[in-house]
Amino acid sequence: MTDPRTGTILSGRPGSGAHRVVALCGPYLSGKTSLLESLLYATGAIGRRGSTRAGTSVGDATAESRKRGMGTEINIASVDYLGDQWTFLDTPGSIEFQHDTFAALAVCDAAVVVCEPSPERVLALAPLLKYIEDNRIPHIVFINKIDSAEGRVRDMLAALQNVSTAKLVLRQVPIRRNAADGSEETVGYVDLVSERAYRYKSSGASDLIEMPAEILPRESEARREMLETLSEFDDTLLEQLIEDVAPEKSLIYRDLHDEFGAQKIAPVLLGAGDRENGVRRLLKALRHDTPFVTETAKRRALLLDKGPLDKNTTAECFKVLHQAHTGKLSLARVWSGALGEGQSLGGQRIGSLLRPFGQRLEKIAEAKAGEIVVLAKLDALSAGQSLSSAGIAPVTDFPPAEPPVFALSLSAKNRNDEVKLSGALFKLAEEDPSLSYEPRAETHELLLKGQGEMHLKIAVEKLAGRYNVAVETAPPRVAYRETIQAGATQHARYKRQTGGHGQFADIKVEIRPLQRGAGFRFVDKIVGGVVPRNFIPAVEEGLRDYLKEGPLGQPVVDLEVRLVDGQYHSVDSSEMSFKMAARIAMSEAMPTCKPVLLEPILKVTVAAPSDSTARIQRLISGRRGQLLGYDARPGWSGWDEVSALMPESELSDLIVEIRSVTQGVGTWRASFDHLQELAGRAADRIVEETKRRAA
Ligand SMILES: Nc1nc2c(ncn2[C@@H]2O[C@H](COP(=O)(O)OP(=O)(O)OP(=O)(O)O)[C@@H](O)[C@H]2O)c(=O)[nH]1
Ligand SMILES: [Mg+2]
Repeated sequence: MTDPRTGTILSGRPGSGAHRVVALCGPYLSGKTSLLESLLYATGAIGRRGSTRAGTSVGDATAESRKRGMGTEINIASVDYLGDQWTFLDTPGSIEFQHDTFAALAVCDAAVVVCEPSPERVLALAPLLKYIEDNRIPHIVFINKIDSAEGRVRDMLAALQNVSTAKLVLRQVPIRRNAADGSEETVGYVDLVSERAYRYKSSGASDLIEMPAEILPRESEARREMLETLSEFDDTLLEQLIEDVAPEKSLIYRDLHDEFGAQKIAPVLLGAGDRENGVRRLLKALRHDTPFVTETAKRRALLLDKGPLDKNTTAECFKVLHQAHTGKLSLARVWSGALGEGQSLGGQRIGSLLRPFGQRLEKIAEAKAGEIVVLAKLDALSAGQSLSSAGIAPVTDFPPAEPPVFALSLSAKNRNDEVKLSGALFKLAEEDPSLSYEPRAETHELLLKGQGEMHLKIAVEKLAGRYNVAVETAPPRVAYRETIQAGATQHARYKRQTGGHGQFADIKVEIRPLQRGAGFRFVDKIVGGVVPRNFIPAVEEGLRDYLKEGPLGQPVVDLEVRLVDGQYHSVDSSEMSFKMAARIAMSEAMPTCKPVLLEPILKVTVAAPSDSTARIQRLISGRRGQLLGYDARPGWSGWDEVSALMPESELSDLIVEIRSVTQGVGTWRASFDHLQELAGRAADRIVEETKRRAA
């Protein structure tokens, strides 16, 4: 359907030339980029199929992806398929690059969740499926690598249903055969709606074959299950099933379409993306069932204020790239109207418009509703913002940046690079908001924070490779403190006689410990002006100055110093001399006050699937943690949150271990709780290390 006023394609019919967007997502190495390559090949967009292993695919063409053999960023490619335009957003599977995945999901009409055919690995899908379902994104599950499947598809389906709220509807059953080595292999499939059987080929479209007799019992069982699930949402179909009437195929297709769009069901397809098996079936399902741009805009309530038929242009930026030769690139989806080169919109001038295809950018004159386009040098527009005649505004349902779970202390190897470093970090964080940086005054460090070791490693490589800033990294320092366990009374005098007039100050202080969390308290007990009013702030300043680094090399907290007595000289006394006297008093008294190290203890919450809760608890105990308890994770069925008090020094690589016992899906957060005394060998080691660093 076309809007007669604007020519915008509104919705409704495959083959109308509309532009739809599909996100390919799924766990690490499940085969998304290989599938993209096959989708491009099957639709004729590329003439030769590359491979992710050899680094010749359209998707994994960035330097980072080629080097690591993994996706680290969104890859984009558009194709023309049977009269429609399709843009595929291939996303990284690694949880460390999840922000890009969520950003791609935000702007897609439908998602294809690509997974491995093994039930044991289904857990890795949980956070992704939760995000998809929370955002009501219509999605197809594509069980990939069916060539290497060992278990049965129905077991896989049951495992998937455990992490899925939408009802899963299996649309194909595999045709399996004994291979020469005695194992079973999948050689084709039966489509459960059309009841046709196909044999896979090593490349190209599958061959239609006669239905193998031995598959019939399984086929009719699976078909019945499919129809029963659909009938939960359609009374007509339910009646037909009860009365044993064979439903029309058109009714089944309609139900599949409607319940998919309404996110009541998620169809499940089978295939092998690296050899085009099941790829055309997937394309057809997408063609029939993927909602159109106006429906997606409606689902996200994006154009509510203007009404869906508005000819005004609205676009949403979902990702920013910075490239040396092109400057800032804003990747955007046009939700309504059209963007034209040179046009002015909401106070912004649209410069060049580019259409991405892997690493290639092709110049275009106009981008219509539904399209994904790259806007060059539109510096004001960043991810999570929309651009319309009203100007630039935040998009409220855009995925927020994931809170950091891993950090490193970062410094430029060359001091002269510091300005360059902060400029480069700004750009990296704009490209990927789940990466952040922040000076930490307590430990005099610059912290680079993100989603894991690989995430930060790649950021550091980009700093060196793209921005020419060599940096050093180290685990973040712990913000130790120290305090005292005993008091003291100290007299100190500062006196110098150098030619003209000299320096003189004399003070007496009483030092005593305070309770934890009290900080530093200065009390002025001077009577009779033995230390003149105007010099008292200088005494306090001298004390505070000393307390920045106590006898153990750490900032001193939780103590009180009272200024109780003193003397001055009308000519020689000065602020400077009282400041010095205060320092002398402290450096003499403090080592006698039984100084003790304080280590920060954080309240930590680990979120993980319930079957790993016991392992998480062991892990916490093994890192000097004190378990506080556990509870159901709000909004996550089958997940727990374990809370504990843990020393900051045990947390720097906690995420690595949490992931290793949770198939990569567990996470944690923490907040400062209190400082706790630390004595013995551990404390000695820290004091020694601090001294070594200061030397
Ligand atoms: N046997 C088999 N291997 C496959 C299939 N699809 C992909 N692979 C292999 O699985 C590995 C990962 O494939 P990719 O396409 O790079 O996976 P990805 O999901 O894009 O990976 P990330 O982007 O890093 O999450 C590669 O070695 C592929 O050759 C398949 O259908 N069958
Ligand atoms: Mg990939």
